[in-house]
Amino acid sequence: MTDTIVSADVLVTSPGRNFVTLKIVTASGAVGWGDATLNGRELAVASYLRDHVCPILIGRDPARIEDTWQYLYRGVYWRRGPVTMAAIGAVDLALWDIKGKVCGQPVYQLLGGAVRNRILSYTHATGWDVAALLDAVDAVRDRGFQAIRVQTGVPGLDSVYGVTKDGAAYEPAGRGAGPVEEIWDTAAYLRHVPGALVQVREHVGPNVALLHDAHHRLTPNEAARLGKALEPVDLYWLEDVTPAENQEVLRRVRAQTTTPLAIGEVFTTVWEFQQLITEQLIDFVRAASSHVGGITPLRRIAALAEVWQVRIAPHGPSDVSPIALAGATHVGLATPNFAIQEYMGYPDVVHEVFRHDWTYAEGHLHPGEAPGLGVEVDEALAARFPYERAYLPVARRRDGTLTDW
Ligand code: GCO
Ligand code: MG
Repeated sequence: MTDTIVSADVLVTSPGRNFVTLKIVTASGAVGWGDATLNGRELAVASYLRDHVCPILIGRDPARIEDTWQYLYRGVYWRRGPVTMAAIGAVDLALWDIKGKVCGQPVYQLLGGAVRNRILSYTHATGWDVAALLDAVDAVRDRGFQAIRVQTGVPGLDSVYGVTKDGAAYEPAGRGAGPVEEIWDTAAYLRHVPGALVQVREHVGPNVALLHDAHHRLTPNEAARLGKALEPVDLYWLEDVTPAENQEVLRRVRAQTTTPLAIGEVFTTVWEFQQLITEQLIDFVRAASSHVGGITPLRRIAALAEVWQVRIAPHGPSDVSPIALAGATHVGLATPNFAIQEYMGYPDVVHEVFRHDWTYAEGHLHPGEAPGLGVEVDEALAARFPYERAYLPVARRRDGTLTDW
C-alpha cells in the first residue's frame, strides 16, 4: 500500500550554533530527518521550507525520492542557489531516512552496499603560531586522526578566519547584530603559509595526510604560486584556492602545480562541477550531502566524477549537522570514488540533540547499522536552545576593500 506524507515541520535549534532540521512524518508512522542548515542564513531556508515546500509535500508518496527531487528542482521556475538547494537537500535526506526505516536497512545498503569497511576522515588542527599548530596536530593525532587540515595565524594580522589564539572552539558563525570584520592580507599569508606547513610536514613525517584550506581568497596566479610552494609539503589537497564563480581560472592553476585541488563546498548542483570534473581541473569534489540537494544528486556527481578519476570528499564542518554528516557517511561507505570525510566534530550537547548511530574511531567514521540515516532528534532538548542570530565574519583588505572568502 502506498504511504503518504502527513506532516513536514521545520525545527530550528541552537545548541552552540544554529541548525535547521526538517521532520517528515508518514501515514504509516515513519519519521524522516533532514538537515537544512545554511550557516549564517539559517532562517531563509527555514522559511523556504515552511512557507513553500512543506505544504506541497503533504499527500505525496515518500517512496518516490527521485520524483520528489525532480518536482522540487525541475518543477520550480526559480531553481538552484544555496537556499533552494539546502531546502531540497533536507527533503531528500529525510526521504532516504524514511526509505531506510521502511525497508529496515541502513541507507548505505540501499545505495548498493558497502565498498569499504570504514571511512577515512580528517579533522582540523589550528594554531596561531607554528608551535601552537604543532601542539594542535599532536592533540588530534592522539585522537587517532591520520589526516589533518592545518591552518595557522598570519604574522601581522590580528585574526584569521578559523584560527583562534587560545585554542578554544572556533569557526562558529559569530552571534550578534552583524558580521565581525577581519583584515586580510594575501601577501602576508603567502609569505607565511608554505614555511609553516613545511614545519608541520617535518614534524609529522611522511605518513600523515595534510590538508589546507585557502577559503577562496586567491587570484589564479597567487593560487598557482601557493600550489607550487606547497609541493614539498606533499599535501593531500589544497582547498578552495580561488573564488568559486569563475572556474576557467583553474586551468592556469592546474597547469602550474601538481598539488591536488579540492573545490566545491559552496557549489549546489552537478552543473557547477561539470567543467571542473570533465576538464580534470580538480581532484576532489567537496559537495555536502545537504547543500548540494541531498544524497540523490551527490550520487550523480560522484558517478560523473568517477568517469574522470575525480573523487568525492563531502564537506563536514560543524555547521553541517549530524544528519547531513550521516548522509555523507552512508554515501561514503557505498561509493567507490569516495576519498575522505571531513569530520570537524561537535560540542557534546550537539551529540545529545542529534543522537546518531554513526561512530568515529581511530581516524575513521562508520554510518552504523540503524535503519535509515541513523540519526534521531531529541525535540524536547532541541527546544531548549532557541535560534540566535549569527553571521560568518567578512574580510577587508588593509585599504578597507571587501575581499573574497
Ligand atoms: C571547511 C569549510 C569551513 C567553512 C564553514 C562555513 O572546509 O570545513 O571551509 O571551514 O568555513 O563551513 O560555513
Ligand atoms: Mg573548506
